Amino acid sequence: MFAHFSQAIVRPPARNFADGLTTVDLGAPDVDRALAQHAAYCDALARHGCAITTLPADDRYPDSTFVEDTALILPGQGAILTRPGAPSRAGEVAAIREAVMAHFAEVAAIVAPGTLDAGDVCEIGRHVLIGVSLRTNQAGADQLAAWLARYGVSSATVDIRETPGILHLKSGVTALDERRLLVIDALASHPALSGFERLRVPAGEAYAANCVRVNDVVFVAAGYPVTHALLRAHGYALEILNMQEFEKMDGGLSCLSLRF
Ligand code: CIR
Repeated sequence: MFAHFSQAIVRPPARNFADGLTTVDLGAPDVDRALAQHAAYCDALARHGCAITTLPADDRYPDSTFVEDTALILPGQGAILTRPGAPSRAGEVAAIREAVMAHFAEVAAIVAPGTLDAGDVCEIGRHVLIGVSLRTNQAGADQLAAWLARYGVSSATVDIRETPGILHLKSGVTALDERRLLVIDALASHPALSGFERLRVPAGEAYAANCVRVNDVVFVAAGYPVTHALLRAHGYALEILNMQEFEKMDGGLSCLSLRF
């Protein structure tokens, strides 16, 4: 089954969540509301079959709730720790390393001069799109591609450095199943995506492009009714989640968990 997950690692936002990095101008997040939205997200993961490991909030790293960026896991196969492109996030990896090592005996790592945020990594079955971004450099992408190849997983890079409005590749692309992507207009014609069916996120709903397929449902942000209708028309059951406080910090649904 595509996106078959039984485990998820999460970390609630710390009290100083508003001190994290952001490029959007949507105002400061409210931490209590963010905690409530995070709790609802965890509840949805649990209802859809994931056993949750919750790491303690860590105010040394205000962006540490975005655990997805710090590791990539091939369920049942292997795990690799990333080397986040933002220096303020580098220290987040240590706690994730411990959590991941509870499940995988051997854990690889991206090393200097490579940088990689796993928000730039979009898995579509046995193929992976790797975004080269302001966070992920070519060296990081090359190291990941070599690691994936050891598991027989192919990959292609997508340079998003000139694509406005997205921090990470997955801010603009979601794999809905093995052949189908949900994608923003700006990426829909990229050659690396041409072998896949592409559903375009409607105008004005670009934030909704960051969904997560979890077992039998698609997690999608609340407030994007045209995207919801599009997904339902293609047969997907939806779990609609409030993400407003995370959106203020450039975060999407996928960033809040490491799934495997
Ligand atoms: C950052 O700028 O690193 C965080 N404020 C947001 C990270 C979001 N992660 C993701 O899209 N995978």
